[in-house]
Amino acid sequence: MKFPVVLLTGFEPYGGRGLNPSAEVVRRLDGLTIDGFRIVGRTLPVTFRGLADRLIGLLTELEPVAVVSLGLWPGEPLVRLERVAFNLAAFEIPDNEGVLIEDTPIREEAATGVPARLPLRAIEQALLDAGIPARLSTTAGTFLCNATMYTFLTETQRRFGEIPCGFVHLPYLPEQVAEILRISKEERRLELHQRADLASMSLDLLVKAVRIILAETLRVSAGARH
Ligand code: PCA
Repeated sequence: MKFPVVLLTGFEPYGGRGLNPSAEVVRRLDGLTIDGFRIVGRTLPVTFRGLADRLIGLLTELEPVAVVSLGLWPGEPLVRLERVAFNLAAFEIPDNEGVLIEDTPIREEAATGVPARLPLRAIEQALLDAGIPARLSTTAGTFLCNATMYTFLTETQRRFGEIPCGFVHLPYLPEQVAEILRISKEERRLELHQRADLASMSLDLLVKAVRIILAETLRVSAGARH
């Protein structure tokens, strides 16, 4: 039996880190069937060059009925549900090919902002009811995550109409913060007690959160169709 596909994307590690929680979550959920939908997980490179072609290629290959993308937001303590993608690339660090984009629109002559098409309030409530800290956010940043969100939102709309599509930022995994602490203690370069990027969430909890996000997205959009 052929199930409708939900595309779930994560990112490779970047910025000198050895792990990206989004890729770990995607690996755990790839191939599962949730409420009659097949989850297809893909991990994206953190490279701006070829981004649009890569994402359009995935849409053409998989023809998903919904797209949920994940990325790391270092220091974020909660599951962070992005409300809007912004038409701007302004990198603070180079991507994984060494490319640094400064203050450039992702797409010329296009909308400044595009709202997420996920049932964010229902997702927030379902996460809180499950005991998972979550909040809505009004910026996905100006790096690869925001560019991916912007491109998926505009390209899915163009190809398939108003299908559910959006982006969720995840905190560090605990082992990543332990590594930051270990290195900080060794280097003695920055004051540990003043750092604000030391929050984390376990992989099991992140997987549970993303399962809830997917189920809620599919439940609400199935309801909207009937
Ligand atoms: N986080 C970065 C890019 C890849 C990722 O996981 C971002 O927030 O843009």
